[in-house]
Amino acid sequence: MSDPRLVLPPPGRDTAAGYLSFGNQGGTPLLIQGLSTAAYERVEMHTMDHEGGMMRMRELPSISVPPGESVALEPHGKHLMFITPQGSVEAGDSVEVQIHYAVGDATAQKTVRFAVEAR
Ligand SMILES: [Cu+2]
Repeated sequence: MSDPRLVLPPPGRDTAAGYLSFGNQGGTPLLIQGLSTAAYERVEMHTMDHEGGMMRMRELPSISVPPGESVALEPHGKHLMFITPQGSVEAGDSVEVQIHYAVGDATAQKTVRFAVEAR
């Protein structure tokens, strides 16, 4: 998991974007099943689809990372959405986020700190 960052929305908006890269150095496929944090009501994983010349966001139920590869979540591609802050979240803060994942039949979670950036 590298370069985790949360980008605040413009004033008056509630939903922040999140980016990071999921790496898999193991020999078994890694399945990212979801993320959670006390700082937001929920976190969704999204992808962008082209639809009739428009970019539309679609929620992903999971993200799989093949052995030896990584999947980057970045602007204009797959990304996270942090929905409804549970308190004030400001640039310069960091937010602890639990990443829930499965490797084969085993599930686990890992805590990652997202740096909060202004838009
Ligand atoms: Cu989105």
